[in-house]
Amino acid sequence: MEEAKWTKMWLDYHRIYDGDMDFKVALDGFAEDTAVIANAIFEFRKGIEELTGVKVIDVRKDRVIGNLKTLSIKKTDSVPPEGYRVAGSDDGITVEASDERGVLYGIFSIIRQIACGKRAEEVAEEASPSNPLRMMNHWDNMDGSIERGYSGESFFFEKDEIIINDRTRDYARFMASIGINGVVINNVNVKGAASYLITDRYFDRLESLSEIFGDYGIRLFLSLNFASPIEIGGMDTCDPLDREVIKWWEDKIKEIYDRLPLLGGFLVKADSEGRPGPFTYGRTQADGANMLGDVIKPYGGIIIWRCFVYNCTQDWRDTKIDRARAGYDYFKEQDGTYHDNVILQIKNGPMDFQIREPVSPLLGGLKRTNQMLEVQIAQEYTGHQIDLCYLIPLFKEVLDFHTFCSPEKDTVADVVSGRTMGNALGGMAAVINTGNDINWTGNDLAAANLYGFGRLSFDTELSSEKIAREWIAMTYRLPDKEADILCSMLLRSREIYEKYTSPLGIGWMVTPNTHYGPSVDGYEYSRWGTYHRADHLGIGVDRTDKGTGYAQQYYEQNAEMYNDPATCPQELLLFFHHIPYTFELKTGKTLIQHIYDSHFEGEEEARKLAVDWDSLKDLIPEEAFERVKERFDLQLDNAREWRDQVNSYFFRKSGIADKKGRTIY
Ligand code: GCV
Repeated sequence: MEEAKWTKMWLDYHRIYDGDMDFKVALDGFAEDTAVIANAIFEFRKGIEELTGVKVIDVRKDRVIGNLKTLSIKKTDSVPPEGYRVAGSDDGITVEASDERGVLYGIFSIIRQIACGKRAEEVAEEASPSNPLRMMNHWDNMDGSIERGYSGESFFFEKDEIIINDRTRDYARFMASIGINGVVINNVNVKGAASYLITDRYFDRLESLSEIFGDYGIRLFLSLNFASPIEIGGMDTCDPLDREVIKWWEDKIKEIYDRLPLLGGFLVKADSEGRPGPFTYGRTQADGANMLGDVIKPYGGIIIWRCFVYNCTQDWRDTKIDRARAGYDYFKEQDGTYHDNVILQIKNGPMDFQIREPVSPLLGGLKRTNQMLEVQIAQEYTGHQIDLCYLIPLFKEVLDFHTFCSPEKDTVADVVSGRTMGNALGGMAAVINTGNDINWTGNDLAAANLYGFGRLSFDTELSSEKIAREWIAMTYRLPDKEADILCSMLLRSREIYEKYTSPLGIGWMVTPNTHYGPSVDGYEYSRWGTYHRADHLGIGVDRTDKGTGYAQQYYEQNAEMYNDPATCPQELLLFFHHIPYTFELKTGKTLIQHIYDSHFEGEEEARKLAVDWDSLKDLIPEEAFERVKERFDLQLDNAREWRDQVNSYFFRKSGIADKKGRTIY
């Protein structure tokens, strides 16, 4: 047998119990020969056979021996779009749904429940997605590299060509199994060959890809170069209000949809980090987004427009400019003018995926605009999939945050799902952490973030622990005690990472460019707007009404809370305030002592994670065990380096000794 070139992550089923009766399939209201239903039945067959040993018999072809149970798939209007109702009994299992995606998700629910220990007859769940759009954003480049990729090369692109192979299908299966319904395959920084994805050069392959995805309920999206009229159209402008430019886009989008009718639409990074955009022509972000929205509308397409717009050529001497303000400053004013097939995609925090940031004030700050939450499961600033960092608790905090944008239904989860404003478009997107490594995510344990993001975007009420337990049960099938150990490791990991890296919400302090490992002043005198402003007396950025005024971008309750160091949540203190090292925190410790203590603790706790992992040695498949163990060795080096550099830096700045007299350099 050929050796597996890649793992099946949580879809690698093993026998859970021995089922007693084979199954047949009965369809009521759904046609058997559509690809999505065929795939759903395929997944049921594979899942139930591998998990319980029973077969799914094709009664038209196979010889039937003895009684059969029935997988009965029924169409009903009583289940919301993409939702499902599954119920097991002694006669079999029923899946009810109003559409094909619902059937597919219902089947994966059955498999999940059985893999997590239920018997087929006990299966029961009713669910429908919290968010209309649940998307993965790949930052894959066409040469095969991945921007901020920590798990090998792209499995979509190589040498400027699109790859389609068995891995593509497995990828689609993974995504469908966690409820993902849209995938952007290429980097938002669209350059070189990627600008030509919207030309005849790539249509054939994109069509095949869109079909493979479509058969698993996933719509293909592309990142778009706003300057396409110039770069591939030979024009000298891409001014979104120019008649010729609009005409160019009309022709282009028609050409695209003639060839790619299944395309969901485009993701656009404009006027950001050197990418072209409407600002060049004195136009607003809304001018750019709406022009494309109008052009794509006849085809049912959508434009997802990123709000990651800020001045990346800032003078560090200037304390008045504040990068954190930029998103709100650029986008809030045009609230209500964005067209209904345009969605603004907003990073969870106002800076850039740090281990701790406040929630972006744009989320819910916009009241009449479709909004989508963007998070990053690629661990750019959170340990490069070397360090263990289970991010679902961070995403939960964001989703649960009360924006106060409305008297009720005011959390971020409410806003992006469309519940607050009643809009049909919105949802969640993650910058994905996959590559062509054997285990897809570099660190096998980072697959918990991939799995977790999908599950959470489908059901924002799920707890971090529930998701972790599901993922563990599906991936490793550990005895209870060991499952508890792994679950606890995941749940502790974010806080541990936070403790040994940058303190109390200040962020950054990372090695420039790579963003792994410490460099306390690495970004302090740079153009990127990412400063900690430490001197010999204190540290932090004054973002209050006396500082940059960023805190005032929130609705009153939050603005007041953040504005005052006494009410500002401690974990964000240095994000909002410049604080003396001698300031006494609510814990009774001084700020400087907190920095020392948390860094010593963080390093120690990271060591404990590695010990915990060792305790699972005989229960985790050997290769996976060794891969992760190597990562922990690297994590410990990293934690130690962070601890010592940060502590030494602040000891040297402040001249204040550690009360516990530990070694600081
Ligand atoms: C795709 C950060 C990253 C960039 C990324 C950018 C973005 O700045 O470091 O690599 O570019 O975010 O989100 O567009």
